[in-house]
Amino acid sequence: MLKRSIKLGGLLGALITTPVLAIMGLAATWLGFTFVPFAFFNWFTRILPGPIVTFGIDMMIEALRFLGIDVADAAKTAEQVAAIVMFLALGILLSVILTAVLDSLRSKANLLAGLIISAIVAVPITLIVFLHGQPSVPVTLDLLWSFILFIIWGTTLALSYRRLRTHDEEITEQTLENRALERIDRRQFLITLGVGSASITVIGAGLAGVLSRQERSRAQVSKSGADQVYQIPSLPNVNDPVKPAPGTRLEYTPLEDHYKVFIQLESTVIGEESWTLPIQGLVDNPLTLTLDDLRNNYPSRDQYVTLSCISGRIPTTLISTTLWTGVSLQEILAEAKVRPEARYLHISSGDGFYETVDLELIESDERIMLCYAWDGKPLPEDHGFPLRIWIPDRFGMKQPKWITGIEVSDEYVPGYWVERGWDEVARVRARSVIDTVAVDHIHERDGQTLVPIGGIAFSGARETSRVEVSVDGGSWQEAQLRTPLSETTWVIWRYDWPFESGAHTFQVRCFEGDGVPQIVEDRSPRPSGATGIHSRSERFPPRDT
Ligand SMILES: Nc1nc2c(c(=O)[nH]1)N[C@H]1C(S)=C(S)[C@@H](COP(=O)(O)O)O[C@H]1N2
Ligand SMILES: [Mo]
Repeated sequence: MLKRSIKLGGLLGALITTPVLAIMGLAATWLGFTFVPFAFFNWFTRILPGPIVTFGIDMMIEALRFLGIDVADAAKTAEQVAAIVMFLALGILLSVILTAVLDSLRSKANLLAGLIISAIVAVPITLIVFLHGQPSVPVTLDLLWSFILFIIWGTTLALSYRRLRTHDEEITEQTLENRALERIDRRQFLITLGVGSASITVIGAGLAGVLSRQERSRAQVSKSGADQVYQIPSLPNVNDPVKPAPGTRLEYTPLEDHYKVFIQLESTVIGEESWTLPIQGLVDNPLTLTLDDLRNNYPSRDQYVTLSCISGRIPTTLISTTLWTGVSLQEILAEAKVRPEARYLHISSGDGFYETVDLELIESDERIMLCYAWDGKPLPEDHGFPLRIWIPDRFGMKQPKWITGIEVSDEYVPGYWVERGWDEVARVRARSVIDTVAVDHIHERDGQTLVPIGGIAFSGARETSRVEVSVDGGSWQEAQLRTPLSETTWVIWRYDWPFESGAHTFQVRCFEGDGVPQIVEDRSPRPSGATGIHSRSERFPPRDT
């Protein structure tokens, strides 16, 4: 008996939660309501203890790597799918509980019981939407919508269950024919419910899919169009004689290809009109700056920057280079008149992210900047519009995007990822990567047959002084270095290898400016960033030709 009602509760949960998901998806893409599963996931990952979150991310990355999927591209999608699956599972679980409660009530007040129970579900959901939603409709409307939707979810569930479930005492009174008739009736009701559920799901999800595609192309048009454009210098090393080996990644990353990492399931959206930057705490002159203040009232700085994520493995895709434009933080803090007892900046972000920056570090490096433009254009939404910080020589995790406030303080508070077990300083670790062994560009020089091998090396702000290549464990040969875009970007290296056919293993290592070699020991990204030699095996000609 119990097993049967669990089955029925679960089935109804799936049939009713799925169309609700589709309707929410449609309302989110079309009208800008919060998509509750995402808000729920954001809330859930925030309250989970750090080690569990990092473990979950590790498992997901392992699974993607196992499937041969590019982690940088797929991680967000995988998380979003996980959020939806989790929500569906929760819907089914709640439905089983709800039907069990209905069973135990045995009252005839179906509608009332349904209403009360669904309100118990709808209240916490609405609260989570309030805390973690990102609606573009008024918040009250967003909350009302989620609340009503889950009341409908619960009452539909309760009424359907009552319609399908016959109680033992009723059955004993019935004749065999009646019972048979009732079974047919129940089956028909289930079929109707199934068809209805499938239709709403397909139509809702389909429309949401079409609309989100339209939305994306519209966003692209508006971004490249009317927005403010800054002067971009042409790349400073265009005339460098060292040309990248064919197949090396682009030295200057196209904006749309820059890697992305953020804690929420979706990018954070901040409107320029409503945004100001308060700088307060231990200052004599608290400031509230607008984006125009930052653009117009302070000298602007341009810097070619390679940004990399601490969680990338070797060779990582979570590294990119573009031109950053902004204002030296020293200028702004001078105007705010930081008090002598101050030690740290607490930076907070629109997505709930936060980091602490040591004032001594800022005093020692005028390049540290509040940055409002990338590649000569206002920061893209995904990359922190309207404002992010740049700190040379640090991994991305120390550098908040979507900055909404700066508090000057004498107290140390660990940042978001530091609190979750990552390195407190997160200084970039020198690393080098082979991008290509360009056997299709084989050429003759001085009687030698050469194949260009190439890639990148990055040593944070310590500059890469030397890159070496070893083939099949042989002696390390010096590669040529192209002049980097700046002292804070990666460097493109190239080694023309005297070709030999057969199977070979290529390895690369680099040295920092002062001659310190990169760490060759294999270490995983946590807690301080991956280390180790990148090695790559090729066979010429390939086995299958
Ligand atoms: N507000 C905010 N800032 C953030 C993050 C974030 O999730 N939220 N992620 C950090 C991490 S871990 C990295 S690697 C970089 C990535 O910046 P990008 O997405 O512009 O490449 O942003 C950093 N700043
Ligand atoms: Mo990161």
